[in-house]
Amino acid sequence: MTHSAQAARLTLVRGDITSQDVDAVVNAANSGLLGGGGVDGAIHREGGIRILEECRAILVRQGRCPAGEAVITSGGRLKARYVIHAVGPVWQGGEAEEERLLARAYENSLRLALEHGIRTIAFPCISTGAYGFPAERAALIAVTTVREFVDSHGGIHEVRFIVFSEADREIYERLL
Ligand code: AR6
Repeated sequence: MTHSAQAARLTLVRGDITSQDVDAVVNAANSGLLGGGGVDGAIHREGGIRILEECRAILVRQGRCPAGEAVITSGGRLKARYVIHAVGPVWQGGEAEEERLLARAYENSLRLALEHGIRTIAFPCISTGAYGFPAERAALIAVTTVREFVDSHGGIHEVRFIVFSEADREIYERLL
């Protein structure tokens, strides 16, 4: 097990993920990788066409990105140098491995971050918007998975959880 000299900070910000000044922002993408609403819409709108072009190239190269997986592009016009496009599961009632897939989406994002020398990364509340994952369960999985990962891998300095609503802010504040 390798540890960084300094433990990673887990922080909480209420706001728009597209304006975060971090090495990478994570997108709550879909398997098609070509944009959508919510976080995905905002990231492509603010980040510009380059991100979409890179997503297209990935799609041609490796096909659709299944739930639980993640891919990486540049950050286009965003302050962030990279966008990690993570695909969360669609909530189907809890019996379709949604919890495991959500954890994998966080874990695979962090794995990609390490491979690219990313030190600071911002996550949205993956799957809790259009995909309908219950907010509290999702937050517990997010925080637990991230904590476990950063505790057992060195290299990440800050993981910032970005919440959009006051309700989500309260949930994360309790967990952190
Ligand atoms: N910054 C931070 N958080 C945001 C922002 C923003 N700019 N906009 C929304 N949120 P969602 P999902 C919050 O629906 O559930 C897309 O169409 C939002 O309030 O973006 O994983 C994709 O293309 C919620 O808490 O992602 C997929 O098809 C959270 O981000 C699908 O939606 C996630 O909501 C993915 O659905």
